Amino acid sequence: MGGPDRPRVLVLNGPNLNMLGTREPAIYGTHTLRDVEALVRARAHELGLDVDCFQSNHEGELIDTLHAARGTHAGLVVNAAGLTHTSVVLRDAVAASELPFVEVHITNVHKREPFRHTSLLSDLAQAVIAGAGVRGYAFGLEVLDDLLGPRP
Ligand code: DHK
Repeated sequence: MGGPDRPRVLVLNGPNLNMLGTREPAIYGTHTLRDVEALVRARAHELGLDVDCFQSNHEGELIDTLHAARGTHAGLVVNAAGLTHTSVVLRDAVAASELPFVEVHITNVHKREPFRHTSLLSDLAQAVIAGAGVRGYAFGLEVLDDLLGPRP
């Protein structure tokens, strides 16, 4: 939804992503969450999208935010972090939002430990982007932009 000609999208980041930049930089890189959100806002602006960014380490907060997005947002970019691989309730909340979404992982989860190869979100996602680093969030916005179609 959002303004009549600027759809509003939500970029959701899950547990531990607040630690980006200092957390295992050899794996996740040196960009901070603040950098990610700045990149997201810049790309959204270029695409003509309004954007909200939300990060939480608490599953219930992520679920509440997804419930609230239904009816207020037009699509989602979701990096559910470790919850991707484990959380039925987060999957259910994404489904309940009835919003198109792009699943993003900074790393190529398929090159990593076997438990990261499973996603409880992928079969619901419009697209899955893994291993593109933090640019994956911008690519996710581009996928949503294409999906939402031309604006007046
Ligand atoms: C981030 C995490 O925190 C991990 O738990 C996932 C994902 C991978 C990422 O690559 O962005 O397994």
